[in-house]
Amino acid sequence: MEHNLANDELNVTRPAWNHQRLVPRIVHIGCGAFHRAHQALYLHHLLETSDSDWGICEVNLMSASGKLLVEQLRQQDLLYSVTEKGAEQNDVHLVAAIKEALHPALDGHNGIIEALARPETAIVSLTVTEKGYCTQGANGELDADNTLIKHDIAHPMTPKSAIGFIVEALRVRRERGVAPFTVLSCDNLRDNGHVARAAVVGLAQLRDTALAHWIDENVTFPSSMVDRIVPAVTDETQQEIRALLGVEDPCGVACEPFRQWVIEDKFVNGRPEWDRVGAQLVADVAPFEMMKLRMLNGSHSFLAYLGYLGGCETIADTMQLPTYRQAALALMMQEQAPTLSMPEGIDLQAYANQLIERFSNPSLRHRTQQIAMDGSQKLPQRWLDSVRYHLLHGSDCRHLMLGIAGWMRYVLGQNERGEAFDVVDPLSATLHDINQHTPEGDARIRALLAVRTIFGDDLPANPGFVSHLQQVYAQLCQHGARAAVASLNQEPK
Ligand code: NAI
Ligand code: CS2
Repeated sequence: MEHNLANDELNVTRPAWNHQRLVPRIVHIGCGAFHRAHQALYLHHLLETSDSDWGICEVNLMSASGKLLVEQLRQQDLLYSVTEKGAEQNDVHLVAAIKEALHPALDGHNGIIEALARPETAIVSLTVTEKGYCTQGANGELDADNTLIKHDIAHPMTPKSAIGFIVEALRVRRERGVAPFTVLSCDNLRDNGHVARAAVVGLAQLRDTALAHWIDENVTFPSSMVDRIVPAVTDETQQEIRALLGVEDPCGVACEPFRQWVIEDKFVNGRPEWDRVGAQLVADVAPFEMMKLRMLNGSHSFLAYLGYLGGCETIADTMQLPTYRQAALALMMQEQAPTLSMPEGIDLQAYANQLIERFSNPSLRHRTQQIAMDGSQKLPQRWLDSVRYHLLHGSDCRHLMLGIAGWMRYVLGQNERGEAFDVVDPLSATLHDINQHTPEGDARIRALLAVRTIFGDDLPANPGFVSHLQQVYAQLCQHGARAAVASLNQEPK
């Protein structure tokens, strides 16, 4: 018999229930590290403490690694581990919330569409990264020029994008008279429910207006704020997991102990009692989403670009530098907190202090380069809405300005020692082109600002904003990231 997590003696307790009990009422698209350590673990805790029968059908659509993960999950009876790494101790959970796992290369398009279309599927949840929604612009409209979307328009019954699969499955459900499902986005996007709706209805509209109308009327797209720091798994993490479990777990993930999930309570076909295991079900998620995107993700991206340029491999490394720590806190409290309007009882100073502590967790090796990925998709909601707020109010936002300059310097694909690295971003070809064909300095800044899907029309047209950015960028290039971050704390407010 093969040695694996399903068969071997383990150092941790096995769940008391088996998969027979589970009904795959949730189909989750994007079984990445985050989903395994967050939504699947919430459900696991619910199964632990109640007689709930909600289970997950995992779907990966992309990449060879997504297919491999599905194969590995199947090999170990759909069990895997989550290791919560505190500064001082580790807690390991063996998760048994998955009922099945699918990939188009293994199960065919039809296998996935049928899973989405079967009557027991009540929720389709998503962690497909910001780019997986195939939208653009401030209102998150469907990008009809996106390669995947072009394909799905031409071949709607054998789609490639997550959005295409959802539209086709809803078409089948409507045709069969099966009730619709809820689409629950769990990605770091501003108003993620609205973005998911715009993408799904937008694609359906290009196909069949009656279908688009039916979806718009019958499907709900609750927004959710999701939070837990889950770094990509490295060989080192794998070895740690092996030592803790006593056996290898290629599907295992490690993360911080903190977790939060705030969900808009708007489900058309039922939902698990997530509130019994710590999720907050609320009427309006927007303030929580905004708080998290601007304070956590906004400072994360700042630390990622300026930290990487300054030679820090991980976020915890940046927290070792007092000037970076101070800048992250100042960015949160002076430049992001004033843009938020929070329900009573939320203490933003306490939230910021807790974030600094979470970022400092020495056991988490969250690489600055991982967070720096896909900046073109992240900047608008993390920084640029706040910059607009400060431009309108005439208030100081020099940390955000240095962040933007840091991103512009980063996308050159060359570190401060002149060594080249890959810029991973859906717009990497455009960014590369700009860097190749415009001279370094003000012209390049203008060319980068002209990428409309990131900066819109207003920011490049604001002379005060452009000249401030040119000045900050020049200083960053001349003195380097560490000096630029240190100088933030010296300038008068
Ligand atoms: P990951 O790289 O482990 O997984 C990404 C998943 O998205 C994979 O299943 C992949 O197949 C899928 N995917 C990627 N591009 C896609 C596309 N165009 N269409 C369909 N599926 C696609 O990344 P991870 O850590 O799971 O993060 C995924 C997302 O979860 C993030 O982008 C973010 O929005 C959200 N998130 C992540 C957190 C973290 O700390 N890792 C915390 C909070 C939210
Ligand atoms: C990070 C987030 O990769 C990134 O861009 O900022 O994934 C961050 O770790 C999570 O949002 C924390 O919940």
